[in-house]
Amino acid sequence: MCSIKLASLYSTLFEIGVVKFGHFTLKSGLQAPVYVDLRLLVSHPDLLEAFATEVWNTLKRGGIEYDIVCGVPYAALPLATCVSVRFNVPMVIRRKEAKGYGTKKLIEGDYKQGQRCIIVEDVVTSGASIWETVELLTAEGLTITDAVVLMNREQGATKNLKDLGITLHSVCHLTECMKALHQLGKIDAETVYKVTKFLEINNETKIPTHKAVTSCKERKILSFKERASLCQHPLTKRIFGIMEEKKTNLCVAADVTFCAKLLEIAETVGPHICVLKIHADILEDFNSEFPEKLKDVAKKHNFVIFEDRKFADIGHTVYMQYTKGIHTIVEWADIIDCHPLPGPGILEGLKQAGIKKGRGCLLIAQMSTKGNLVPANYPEATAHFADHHRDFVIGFIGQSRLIPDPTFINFTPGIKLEESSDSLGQQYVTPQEAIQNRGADVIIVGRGITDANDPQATAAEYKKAGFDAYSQLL
Ligand code: S5P
Repeated sequence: MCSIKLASLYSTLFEIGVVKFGHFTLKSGLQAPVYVDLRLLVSHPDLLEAFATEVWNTLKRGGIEYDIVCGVPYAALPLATCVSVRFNVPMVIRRKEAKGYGTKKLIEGDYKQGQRCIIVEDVVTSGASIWETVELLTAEGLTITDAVVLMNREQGATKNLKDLGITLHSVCHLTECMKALHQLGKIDAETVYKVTKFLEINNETKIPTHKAVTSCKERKILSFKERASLCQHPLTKRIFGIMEEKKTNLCVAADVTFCAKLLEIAETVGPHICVLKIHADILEDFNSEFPEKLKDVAKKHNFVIFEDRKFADIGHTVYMQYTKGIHTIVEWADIIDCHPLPGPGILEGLKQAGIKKGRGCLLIAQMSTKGNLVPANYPEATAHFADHHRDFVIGFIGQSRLIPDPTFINFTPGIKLEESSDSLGQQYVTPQEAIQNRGADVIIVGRGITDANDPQATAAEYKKAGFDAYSQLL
């Protein structure tokens, strides 16, 4: 039986449409007879404040000690802010992705290593979003043992998080809310029955495996070997296998304009790399024999070939760009990449040609250049896209890890041994920063190696820097 105060809050939630009954399709695709939309609270500041007080009381009752609060982005940010302001607790904001410019931080606000942070969430089903936030903040050195949620849908989050070492405190439970609404005559017995049955059947929602695998500094990360064993896509398996065997996470970008020079670079850096990235369309003397020669070098030194074509057109056009013209890319490039911007059609077009040849595609989620126009929610949408095309998408190109799924490979360009930039907007970070702080698996290095006096020795140097940075995380 809930308190009179909570019963009246439930009643208000129902009246303003936060808790709805009917037929709904949840984010997971599941059909549900109940929906909770706490985003609406921002339109009712008095209610937001009342719930912030309930969050505070719940934590106080639990005897939880903490130094700072952090809301799960974005829906829980107003609630966390309200707790912070109302009760004078410092707050940090978790970014969903690192900024592509400036400080490139993933967390905004002042905090110190070892501080205790409480995670605030608006509504939980499996607890996956809380867990993602825990992983990220832990990687930044914060200590997290508890989280608090406004509305627990009672579909598995408490157990899932407990198994991962996090205690979840709930201000409200969905069944309690529903019973209160029934007692107040707001909903009928049939609705109560339907929701109760739904919750009984769906009370063990799991955190999707790709979200449950840890990937950050303070926790053990999976080795390339372990990741190879988890992969379904043969090309991803092969790349992780090469990385493990050759002890390298280096991809050289051989941006030169003649075939002979490119083949020379491939031969020189071959022993040190897992992937060779090229731009076939800048080769002035590209000819039909070149791909065969390149494939021979790739076979000799055991690396894969990545044509950085950055497809960005409609499905029909990219299919032709991939298979026709003088480059016939699909015949020789193990990996290609594309901008997900045009929507699913681009992958459908590329897949038509690529899948039967065992090829793989990287999605460009973020760019390394200053002032790029990639919107904040683009990486998230890209990750979603990848999830639906696992038969062809093998990973991402970006500046931070989008999802901690161990079966996707994260490539990061814009790498040099010293942080710097070029005169055309390219921005460089070090191998250590990319791998240890941003979750890169493979570093892409171009001019840092190709313009060096001794490209072979320099490639060996980058290889060591990259692999050491990865090894320190294990
Ligand atoms: O965001 C990006 C994506 C890519 S693929 N930024 C990039 O620089 N790249 C590519 O990485 C770019 O096309 C080039 O081939 C390489 C970086 O080369 P560097 O000489 O600046 O290291």
